This record gives sequence, structure tokens and C-alpha cells, in this order.
Amino acid sequence: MIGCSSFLAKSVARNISTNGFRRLASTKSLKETLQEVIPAKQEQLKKLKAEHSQAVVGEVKVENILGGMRGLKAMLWEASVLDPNEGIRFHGMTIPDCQKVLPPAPGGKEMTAESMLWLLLTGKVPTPEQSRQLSAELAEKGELPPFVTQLIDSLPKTLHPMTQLGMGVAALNHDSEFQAAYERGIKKPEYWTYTLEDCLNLIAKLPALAARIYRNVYHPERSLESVDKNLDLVGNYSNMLGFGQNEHLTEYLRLYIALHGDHEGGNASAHTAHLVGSTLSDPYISYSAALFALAGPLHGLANQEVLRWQMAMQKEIGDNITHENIKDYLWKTLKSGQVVPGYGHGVLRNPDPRFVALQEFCKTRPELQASPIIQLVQQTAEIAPDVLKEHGKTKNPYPNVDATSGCVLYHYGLTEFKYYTVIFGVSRALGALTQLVWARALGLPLERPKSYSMDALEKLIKN
Ligand code: NMX
Ligand code: MLT
Repeated sequence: MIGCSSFLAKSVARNISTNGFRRLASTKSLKETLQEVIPAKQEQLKKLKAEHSQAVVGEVKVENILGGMRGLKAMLWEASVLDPNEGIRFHGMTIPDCQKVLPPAPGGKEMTAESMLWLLLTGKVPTPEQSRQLSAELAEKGELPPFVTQLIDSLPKTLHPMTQLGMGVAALNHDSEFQAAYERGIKKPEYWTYTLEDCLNLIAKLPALAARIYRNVYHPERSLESVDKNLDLVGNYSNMLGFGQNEHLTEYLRLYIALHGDHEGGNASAHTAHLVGSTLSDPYISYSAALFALAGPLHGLANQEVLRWQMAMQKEIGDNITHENIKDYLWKTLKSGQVVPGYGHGVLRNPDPRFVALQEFCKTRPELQASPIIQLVQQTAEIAPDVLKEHGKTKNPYPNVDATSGCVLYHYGLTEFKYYTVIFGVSRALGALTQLVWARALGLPLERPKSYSMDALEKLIKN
């Protein structure tokens, strides 16, 4: 017996082969073991990329599978299409087209969120009356249920505003009409009407939710305005943020929110809403998931990063802002291994027309032209593309919308840049929720693409 157990102990100490798997007797921790296996996998990936990028597996190239699915044509998305050179079109309309025909708020010039939502949902330009009716409907639905205000008020101020927004949106699913109807047992052709109800309810409540987060985190001393039934969605949002008297900022927010509304389906937030919604999760939890995708620095959080980065640049350069100083700061950022926030894009290969539209807004107002932070952003946008071209990594050296979206907010006194992605989050609901309505109306299926391990890929390539 003794002999047998000592033999066993020895064989464990060397290795045991069970069902073909080698088990080493080791005291290494999980992390140490992982550290050992990662380099070989990294090498395997490098080799696959170098030798087989153009190999075709099924219908796609290996580079599509390994490269974040860039350029892969694999989604249906109704409301907008992004052209790499020209930028976004909403149902075929460019941004300047929309600016010409989408109704503004009474007394304003910029298109409203409601008129953009109408266009995204229906593919038609609403009349001013239709747009006003939608404003009234949203204002009617705009107050938050008390349990959500209690939830938001209970959160620590130090919790990032995007986390708070995602939590508030998820909690609203308590009252989901789609979920209740599904539990009752509705038929597929009815899905879209309940989805639409939830989507409109959510869009209506976002300003009150987002403004409450702003008040709690940054201005707890202020009281909060309630929803004004006579205002449009963004008019109300601006009012609840405490900027209702600043018509310039309110107009900027209208433009901002209409422009950020949709950017076809492949961007991370829209895609997340679509994926989660395809499981028939209700619109609230689907959009909550999307907000957490938006909260990453390579996506929506870039707008907070841009301001932080430009302020750091301003601090370092001081009053002596020259072409050379900005160029040096750009190189310093790149050499430290960081990305230049607000530049580059997964699809676009030209300056983002949303960037252009927001810059045009600045040109119409002398106070914005005189603003040091806006001037710095404009100067940076003139210099950065050449630096990024010389750096040679990014496929698109031009500014995206985030390069400029925050500086006007900053100039007008909305200086808390950790909050900026929340405004993007209020806006992206227009497009992401539009698609949820269409996905249910068209009976689109569960999203479930095929994945492979590197070993499986290698086998397929060999075959
Ligand atoms: N600064 C420095 N390097 C960059 C930049 C940039 N702005 N953009 C891309 N690169 C690098 C990128 O990191 C990658 O390097 P590596 O090979 O070492 O991984 C290389 O260039 C190739 O990347 P691309 O194929 O050009 O870009 P990709 O499609 O992978 O990513 C972004 C697109 C937007 C994530 C990327 O351009 C980026 O990180 N930009 C800065 C962050 C930003 O502004 N994000 C906001 C996007 C818009 N939004 O609102 O969501
Ligand atoms: C967006 O608006 O979602 C961003 O520009 C990112 C993207 O389109 O990939």
C-alpha cells in the first residue's frame, strides 16, 4: 500500500495524463499560470495576422475576424448609413439637409431632438405641428417615478455620471410595457407597439434623469425644475440642468443632441442596444447596456477625454500658444503611448461632418470665436492631422465629433467634463431605440454570430 501511494505521489509530482490533458503538479497561482500561456497566444495571433489576414473563412476574411469586425457587412440598420468619406446620412439626408428642413423649437433655429426622432423612426420630415405634438407627448411622460429618483439620490457623488445614468435607465424597466405584455403572452406582430411605448417613455424621461444626476453630483445646493409641458425635450433638459436662461447653450444642445442621435448600427453603443434587444430584453435594459458601451474612452467617453487633454495642453503651454507648442504637445501624447482623443474613427476617413457642423455653430457666434478653449480646439484641429499622418498609425488622422463637442459646453459654463458623455447618452437613445422599434416591427432574429478559437481558425485555413 505504502509503495503504491508513494508511486502515485511521484507520478502526480511529475505529471498526470488524464484523457489526453497534461496536469502539472504546480503551486503557481492562476495569474502566474496565465502569464505563462499568454506570450504563446500573442505570437499565434501575430502569425495569423501576418500570414493569413487575406485568407477567406466562410464568407469573411481572417482580418475581419481578428480586426474587431471592421468593415464587415453584417447588420441591418434602418435609420442611417455612414459613408467613410462623406459621413452620416439619416434616411439619405446629410446633416446640412436636415438642418434645412427639420423643424426647430419655437423661437429657435436648430432642429429639435423630436424632429430628428421623427425622421429616424419614419423616414419622413415632420411638419412643425407634428414635431410640437411629439414634444407635448414627451413632456407629458417626462417625470421620473419616485423609486428612480430615490435610487439616483442614494448614489455616491463620486460614482461616474455614466454609471448613474445606466443604472437609472435599467431601473426604469420596472414599468416596461413590453415586458408586461410579453409576460401576458402577446403575439410577434404586436411586439413593436409595446416597444415603441417603452422607447418613447424612456426618451421622455432621459432629460429628468440626466439633469438629476448633474444636480446631485455637481450642484446639490440647487433645486431641480420639473418638466415644463410647453417646452421641447432639449429645452426642458437645458432648463433642468440650470441653463434654461442661456438660449445659446440650449440651441447648441439641440444641435448636439440631434447630430449625435444616430451613426448607423455598428458603433459600440448602438450595436450593444441591438444585440441585447435581440434577446427580447426590453428597451430600458437594452439601452442601459448600450450606455455602458458608450462609457468607454474609445467611444463616447472620448468627449470628456478631449476636454481633459486640451485643458492639460493649455496648462502646459500657458499663454504662449504657437503652432510649434501644440505640435510638441501632440507628439508628447503620442510618444507616451496614448491616443490623441477626438481623432481617428473606425469608419470615417475624412473630417467628421458632425465636427464640421458644430464648428460652423461656433463661427456664427462672436463670443465663441473669442473663447480661448474654442480657439485652442480649432488650432489643434489644424495641426493634429499632419502629426497623426507622420506618426503613421491611425487610418484616419482627422477630427471626429468628440474633438469639438465639449468646448462649447465648457465655454457656456457647463464645465464639468465628466458629465459630457451623459449628454451623448441622452442623444444616442434616439437612434438606438428607433432601431429597436424596427427590429421588433420586422421580426428580426436573435443575434448570434459564429466565433472561432485561433486553433480552429488555423485548421479551417489549412483545409
Ligand atoms: N491617436 C493615436 N493613435 C491612434 C489614434 C489616435 N487618435 N487613432 C487610432 N490610433 C492607432 C490605434 O490605436 C491603432 O494602434 P495599434 O495598431 O497600436 O492598435 C492604429 O492607430 C490603427 O487604428 P485605426 O484602425 O485607425 O482605428 P480603429 O478603428 O482601431 O479605432 C478609434 C478607432 C476611434 C477607437 C481610434 O481612432 C481612437 O482611439 N481614437 C481616439 C479616441 C476617440 O476619439 N474616440 C472617439 C470615437 C468617436 N466616438 O464618438 O465614439
Ligand atoms: C459614434 O457616433 O457612434 C462614433 O462616431 C463611433 C462610431 O461611429 O463608430
